[in-house]
Amino acid sequence: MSSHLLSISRRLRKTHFTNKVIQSGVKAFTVYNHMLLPTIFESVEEDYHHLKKEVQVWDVSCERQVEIKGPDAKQLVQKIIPRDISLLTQSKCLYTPLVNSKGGMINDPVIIKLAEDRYWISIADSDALLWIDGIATGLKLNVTIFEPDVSPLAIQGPKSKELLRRVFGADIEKLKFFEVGIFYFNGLPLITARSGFSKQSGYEIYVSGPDIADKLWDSLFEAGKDLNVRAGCPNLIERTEAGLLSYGNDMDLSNTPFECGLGKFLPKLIPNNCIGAQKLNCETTRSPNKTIKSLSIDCYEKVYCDGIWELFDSTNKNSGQVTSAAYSPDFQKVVALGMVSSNTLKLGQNLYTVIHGKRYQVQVEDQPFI
Ligand code: THG
Repeated sequence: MSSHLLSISRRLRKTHFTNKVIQSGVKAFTVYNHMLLPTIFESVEEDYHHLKKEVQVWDVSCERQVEIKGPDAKQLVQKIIPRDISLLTQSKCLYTPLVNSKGGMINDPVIIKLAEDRYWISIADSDALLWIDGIATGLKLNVTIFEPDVSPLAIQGPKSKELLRRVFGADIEKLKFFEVGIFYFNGLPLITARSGFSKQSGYEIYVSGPDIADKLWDSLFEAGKDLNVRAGCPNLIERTEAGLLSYGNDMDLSNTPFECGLGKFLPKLIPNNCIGAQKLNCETTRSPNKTIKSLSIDCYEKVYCDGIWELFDSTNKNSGQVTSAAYSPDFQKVVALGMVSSNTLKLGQNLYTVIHGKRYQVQVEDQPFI
């Protein structure tokens, strides 16, 4: 992972936790939704081992919220998601594609329903607000759409439940995966969900405004001293093992949810009100000619995919691309995600890829590495 310095300006936003993140020894940032997102503290490998064993506090403020509020809010949300909006209750989060009329992936957010007429769309890295606002304008819907000053703070790792029990009290133990609740910190209500961009179990606290950011951060570190709590961030190795998709890396506007393997989250019949319904209900869209798969690469070097790694079959025919890859210390090989041609998958062909001029065997896995 080559790194250079980033110039900070008003255009590249800091977060309410950036000072704490710097004090905690962050070594690298990336840019996500025009905002700083830490990527390395000790090293990607060290951070990985720690995440899988202990508990980390992540500044994921860059998972910006698009708030949709008003009498037509529900109608607008159903326009842009292919999942059934009736699945969205006030006590649950919903992971869903946002799609355009061609069935293309605009984003893959987590949605929270705050009230019958008020939603937070917790977006991945694309300017979804502009597009949502355009839809609302075009359809003359009675809604306001804006980015509230809300900063998700993720608590991830096997000891996350114990840490939050100490800070929020025993009620947190009742929260199940993808449930949302309100928990109190210094008498202030905080919307908290059992969710996050890792498979190590964890929570996300939606922190409003700047006022309690420092205090909450410090309380978590104070309470978690003996749990070996550290500042962390979404980890490339862990999320690639887990098969968690990264918008812009693994997929973009040119892909449909079916190509991304997200068909499993969609209903047999996409709701008619979704603007992508016609395209997404087509048999050809539902059986795509390429799909994202977990891959094993017989490579034992610390490589990261920051360019184009083509996949080839045994006849040297192009069979797709690797989209994310990292050497996994636990699996002792490079684990990856890649877009693989359905023909190749059907034939069960041997694949190879070329990394820095060298050829490596690739195996397609049936499921993520867990
Ligand atoms: N949390 C919140 N907002 C986010 C992310 C997050 N916005 C940006 C980005 N991450 C969106 N992408 C994802 C991708 C996967 C998941 C969540 C957000 C995820 N998927 C689980 C899975 O695929 O196994 C669970 C899905 C389910 O069972 O419904 O958690 O991390 N707030």
